[in-house]
Amino acid sequence: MDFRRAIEKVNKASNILVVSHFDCDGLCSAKILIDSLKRAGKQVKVKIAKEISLELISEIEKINSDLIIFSDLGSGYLSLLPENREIIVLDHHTPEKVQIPQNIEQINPVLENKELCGAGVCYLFSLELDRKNQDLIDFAVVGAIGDNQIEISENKKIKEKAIQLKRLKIEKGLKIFGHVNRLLHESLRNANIFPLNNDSHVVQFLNELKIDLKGKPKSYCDLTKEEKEKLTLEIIKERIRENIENPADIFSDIYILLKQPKLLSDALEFSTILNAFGRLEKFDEVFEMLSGNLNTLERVLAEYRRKIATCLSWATKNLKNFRKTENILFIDAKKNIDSNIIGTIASIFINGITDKKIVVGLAESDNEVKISTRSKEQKIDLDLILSECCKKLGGIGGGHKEAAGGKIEKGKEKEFINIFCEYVGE
Ligand SMILES: [Mn+2]
Repeated sequence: MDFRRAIEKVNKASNILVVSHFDCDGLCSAKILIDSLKRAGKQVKVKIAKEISLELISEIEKINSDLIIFSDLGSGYLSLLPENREIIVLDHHTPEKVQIPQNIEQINPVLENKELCGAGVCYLFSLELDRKNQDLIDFAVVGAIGDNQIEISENKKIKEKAIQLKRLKIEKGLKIFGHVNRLLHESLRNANIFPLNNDSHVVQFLNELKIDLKGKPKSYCDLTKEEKEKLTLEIIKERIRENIENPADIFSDIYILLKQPKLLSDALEFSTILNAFGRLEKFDEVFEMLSGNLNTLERVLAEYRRKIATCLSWATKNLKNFRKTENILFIDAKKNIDSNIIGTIASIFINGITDKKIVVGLAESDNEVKISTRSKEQKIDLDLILSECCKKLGGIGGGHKEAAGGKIEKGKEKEFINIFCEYVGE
């Protein structure tokens, strides 16, 4: 990736607008750009967006700036970007196949058949501005984890560099969520590795191990080395008693950020925290939080959990009314579930509430319907199916094989469901 022309553009500008995506990777990208550009003495404005749309472009055109940097979005919509502005695109989504307009400098690892998350591209760019920006590597790590690609291609080099800089440590630990910020018995109760999923059973199990839960609340990270070893051994024994296949398959890598505050030190938790801020559209708060004001963190997470709980209880209450086929569940939520949350709800359903192999969530936002799909069926490629089904209805869609999303016009939900069933049937 050659950043020379991009750096020239930055050197000529004094007032820069950063436009970035609202997910974890996009927020990390923006954080890296804001800090590195401010350090270079630039005035920086930020606009966080769910996607590139005509509406967004007209909003951007009203904002006074002499350079616009798009991060973690932009490549897919090169022909929509303003023609009369200096523009840099730092993205990793598949570029639109058009002649790149003169005013745009695009840097995208896909063009070199590499994979690197948006925040990784922004990090390399920030190093070209000034080598001192290498402390911002934490956000490149979190961005890659948020996009699920930390062990893939160029992201791996970022990870190794972060370890070398003594900003990241990777430890083997239990395959549970919430190593730092969740109470141990909650983490265990919700974990797939643990056969007991009733709260009192889990507490009793820990008591028998003499792992004291009274006094200061304890997360996995708060345990001593001996306690961790004892816990691991007893979980394996419990799995053997329950005849679970591969009883020792209970470990995963924990990515620990050594220079971040404790609340943000587990990079996986950090990435879900950023996603929560993004989905609740707390964009001012998220950058305050990233600048060290952790006061809003608990409040925003509590709000996010409440919102998920409300949506989930609506969906489970209405489960009997949803359309189902042998293998597919359709959660047609209309306005009852926020379109930012529908993907999370679909994930929760496929991971435990329904036996169906595919879950399709639909939620209204303005004049459109957002679609989120999840699958447990190896033979199904949701990326392909969603892109074709949505295209047929004049919308757009795509993503990954096991999780994909899309958008169609409001009123076309029934038609979509029929076409989707046909495609999956084939
Ligand atoms: Mn990304």
